[in-house]
Amino acid sequence: MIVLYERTDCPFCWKVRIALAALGVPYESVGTELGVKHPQVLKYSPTGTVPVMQDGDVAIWESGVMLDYLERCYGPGRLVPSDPAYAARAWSLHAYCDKVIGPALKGLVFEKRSRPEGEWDLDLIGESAEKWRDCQAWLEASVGEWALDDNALNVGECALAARLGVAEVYDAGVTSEFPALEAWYCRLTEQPFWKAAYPTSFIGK
Ligand SMILES: N[C@@H](CCC(=O)N[C@@H](CS)C(=O)NCC(=O)O)C(=O)O
Repeated sequence: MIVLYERTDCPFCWKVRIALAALGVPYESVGTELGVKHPQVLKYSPTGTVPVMQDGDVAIWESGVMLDYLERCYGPGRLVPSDPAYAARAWSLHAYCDKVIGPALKGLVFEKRSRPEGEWDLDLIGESAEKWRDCQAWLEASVGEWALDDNALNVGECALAARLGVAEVYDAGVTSEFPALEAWYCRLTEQPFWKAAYPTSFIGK
């Protein structure tokens, strides 16, 4: 069985759990703590980051590679559309989530996560919220290019779902200012895989 070394609130880990749940692949989750490196993570990840996924002899330390592997082994054509142009759009959305949305949300999430409310740096949070708003405008304008099919979830959507989920927990969820994006997120959160992959550390927040 697949073993996933992860922190449940990490968006890279959440993305992989969403893919696993959407494909219906069973796995064992091994939780790691913030700042504490699990021996298997140190063994397999040259960056020391989570997630790390082990499937028999195969160990993978980069979340995008995990999605590619899962697609090839457990769901050909399900996470990556067969049409090359659509596949490129799905992977581009995946890159946008990791390279643009992640850094945009970082200030807001890290500040709120690491300090009591009275000590928050509101300027930092405001700057981060502004960048996040720009991302949502970009997503709103491009939703028709990457939301390919109501019944299928592509690699980019797995990554985006986790990012929107994190934003929501830190009171920066998508609003009706971006109706197409909001509708996409609402549809997504009604799917069984959403509940199955939801971070245990966020339940009740
Ligand atoms: N590019 C990596 C990024 C993974 C990453 O940055 N993970 C963070 C958690 S969100 C991490 O492990 N940070 C170090 C730590 O928590 O000790 C991937 O996609 O897997």
